[in-house]
Formats: sequence, structure tokens, C-alpha cells
Amino acid sequence: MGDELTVLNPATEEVVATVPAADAHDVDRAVVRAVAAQRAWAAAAPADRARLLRRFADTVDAHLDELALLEVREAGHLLGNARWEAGNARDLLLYAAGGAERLLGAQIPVPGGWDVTFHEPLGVVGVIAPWNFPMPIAAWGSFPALAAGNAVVLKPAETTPLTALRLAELALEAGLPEHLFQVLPGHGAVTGRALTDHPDIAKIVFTGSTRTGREVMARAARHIKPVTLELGGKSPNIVFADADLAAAVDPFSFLDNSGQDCCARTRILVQQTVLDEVRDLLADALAAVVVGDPADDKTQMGPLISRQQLHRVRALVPDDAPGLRGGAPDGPGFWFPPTVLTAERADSPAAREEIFGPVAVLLPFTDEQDAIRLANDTPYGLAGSLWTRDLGRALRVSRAVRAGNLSVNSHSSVRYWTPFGGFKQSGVGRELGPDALTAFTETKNVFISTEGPAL
Ligand code: TXE
Repeated sequence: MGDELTVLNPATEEVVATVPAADAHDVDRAVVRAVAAQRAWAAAAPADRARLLRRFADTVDAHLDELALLEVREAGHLLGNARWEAGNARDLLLYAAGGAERLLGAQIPVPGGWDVTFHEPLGVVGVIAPWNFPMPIAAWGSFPALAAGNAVVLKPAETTPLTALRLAELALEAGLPEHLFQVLPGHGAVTGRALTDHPDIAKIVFTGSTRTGREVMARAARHIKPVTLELGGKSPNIVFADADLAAAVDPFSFLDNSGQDCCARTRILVQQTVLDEVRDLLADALAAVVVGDPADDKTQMGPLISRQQLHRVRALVPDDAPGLRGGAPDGPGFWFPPTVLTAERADSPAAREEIFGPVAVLLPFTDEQDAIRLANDTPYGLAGSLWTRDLGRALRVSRAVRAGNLSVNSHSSVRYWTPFGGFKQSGVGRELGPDALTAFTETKNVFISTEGPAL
């Protein structure tokens, strides 16, 4: 066992808990146990796996408020959002349980025999989760994998291990086999690397920075280990002059979760003719945002996760950068005011790098082609919104923007029954949606000759 992780409440800086950090030996032991548990799990009838996952969902449901409060304390999330997150984990369990019963192969016509396919589980899956949405992202990587017949070893982020640990306890309480779903808190450079390097981990699902994602992919390559990577974003919010401007520039499109959201619409691209109007709308909206105690129902934005994150945001957004700003409490706690930078160039660091704080940049465009060019002028490609009343333009632009999750006249990005993932340096592979379970299987093709010796 390695050292300890100290979990702080980001709104108060009070210590919420200390948790032992797993080292490489702990990872080894967990994987050995997971391998044994997975064999029995994969041999069980899909309906039996589904029944246990549904019971797990019921157990999560019975502890929804407790899980939500834990998320508020360790991650500084608004209570209402944290309830949604716990509900998302529960709903995904139900969706994945249904998927377990419908994980069907195909029968493919071939001459001289019968040809059938099977979706076989991979074995033990390693999930490395971030701190921005600790519960949903742990669930997205883990629950479809379990439903498809795999075991999971999950490493939560250093700052937010508590909800994941509680989910693992609830899984046991619901009757899931021991060691099937193990949670090992630890440091990325120790526990995360040990999982990625382990020869008996069949796949890594990683959500985090593009920099670490690149390392995970390179390490996994040594074993030709598949990866799903969900990485950073710098998503455009394209606002045409004919749009419903107030809805289009809703500041929570980049302030939700204090901007620590890989889908945050942090580049507000506005048609030049309505730029002044949009600037006025944003100034009023930012001034009205209630920032403070995340457990208070009236609060609209909470703190950043950590002092380190606060330093990162400050380094990219100096106090004297021209912009619109709302208010924020003084310490203790990791606070940054809602901000829109109004004088950035499209190639400035604030306009190009993922800030992961409550900050957007405002950039003008002239026409549709200019909007598409600007939207695509980024190494990322996770999400984006476009706002217009012209259907033809909506169809053209949504196809021309290189990103995995686009919304027209909406800022919504994530539903557990639709696919989620990024183009370009925002990632590899998809989570959620109809293919959520097959991402955790190998497809086997079996040909049975009808012309060979009698069977
Ligand atoms: O990320 P890391 P950090 C972005 C966001 C943020 C930046 C840095 O821009 O400002 O990343 O955040 C584990 N091998 N996102 O430093 O390091 C780590 O312990 C294996 C976007 O927290 O990528 C944690 O569990 N694992 C994002 C997870 O990786 C390693 C969510 C993420 O940490 C590791 C979070 C290693 N070598 C940050 N090093 C999103 N896509 O939503 C670290 N980890």
C-alpha cells in the first residue's frame, strides 16, 4: 500500500477524508482477483447478470441522496447537479442491464456452411476516471463493461475517490460477486500507470487531459491494448444573427460545473452584426450568476476542484485581461469568477487551450464559411452548439464541424442512450449509446462447414 490521499471540500478547504493510495502491488492483487471473478461472471446467463445489475441500480437509487451529498463534499458540485449525477449512474445500470440481455451476434449467409458471430467479453477492464464528474464518468466506463461480462478495476482521481468507493460497496450490498467491481484510489503516476501497464488488463478506458491520454495510449500500445480515450475540448458555440440570442448565449453553457466540463462551450463564436447585443446580454447574465455554497439551493456556480486547478485557470486568465466578469467569494475555497474574455485573438492561448474553469472567449465571424473555419480551428473536436432558425444552414454547419457531439439550438451533449466521444485530439472511441457494451467485447466469427465430415 502506498501513501494516503487527502480529500478536501473545495468550497471550504476542510478535510473530508483520508484514503489509502494503492500501489503497483495492490493493482497486481486486484487484477488476480478480478481475473477469477470475471470467469464466473462471463459464464453466467445474461439474464442473471442483468438481474444483479438491476438490483445494483435499486441499491444506488436507495442511496441517491447520500451519494449526491458525498459528491457535493468531495467535488464541490451543486446539490441538484449531484443528484442528477447519482441518477445518471443508476439509469446507466438499468440501460446496461437491458444491453446484457440483447448482446446478440449475427448469422451471416456464406456458401458451404453456417457463419455466426459472438460478442465475447474482453476480461478485466481498467477504468481511469477524472475528478470533474466523478460519479457519471466512473459509471460510463464501468457499468457497460460489467454488463458485457467483464470485471472492472477502477481508479478514481486523487481528489475525488469517495463516491466511487461507495459505489463499489453498494455493488456488493446488491449481491454482485466479490472482486468483480474493485475501486483502487491512487496517484495517476503510480496506480494509473500500473493499470495501464498490467498485462492482464485487457482494455483501458481513460478520461482526462489530452497530455495524459497520449501517455496512456503509448503505454497501452506495448501490449496492443485497446483504449477508449475521452480527452479535452474547446467547444464552439456558433451563434448566427437570426438565432434566439438569449438562449444561445446562456452562460451556463460554459459555467456549468464551474466550467470543469469537457463539453463546455468555451468559444462563443458570434456573427459580427449581433456582437454588441451578445456582449450586453453576457454582461448582464454574468453579473447575475450566484456563486457560492454548493449545498445551497440558490447557488448557481460552485468552486473549482483544487488549488492546483485554480492556479491553472489563473495562469491562462490574468486579472487584467479585457473581459466581462461576475462575482465570486473570497477564500477559503477555490473560487474563480464567471468570465468572458472579449479581446482574445483566435490564436491566443486562452482561445486555444482548454482552461477548465468558468471562462469563455468571445470571437466574431462574418459568414457561414468563416464560422465553420473558426469552429474547426482547434486541435480538439468533442462537442459544439450552433444556433440559427435556418434549417438548411443548421444541416450544413452541423455536418461541417469536426466534432463528436453537436447540438442545434441546444447546449445539451450527454444522454446515456446516445453515443459520446471526440474527434481529433478529443479522444478515441465512443462511450454510452447503443454500442456501449460492444466496446467491451471482441467479436468472434465461427464458420461451421456443412460440407465437411459429419459433426
Ligand atoms: O488530468 P489528468 P488533471 C483536463 C483539464 C484539466 C487538465 C488537467 O483541462 O485542466 O486535464 O487535469 C490519472 N497514467 N481534464 O491533471 O492528469 C489521474 O490520476 C495513468 C479534462 O487532473 O489527465 C486521474 O485519475 N493515469 C477531463 C486522471 O488520470 C494517470 C477531465 C485524469 O488526470 C496518469 C479531467 C498516468 N501517467 C481533466 N497521470 C475531461 N476529458 O473531461 C494521471 N492519471
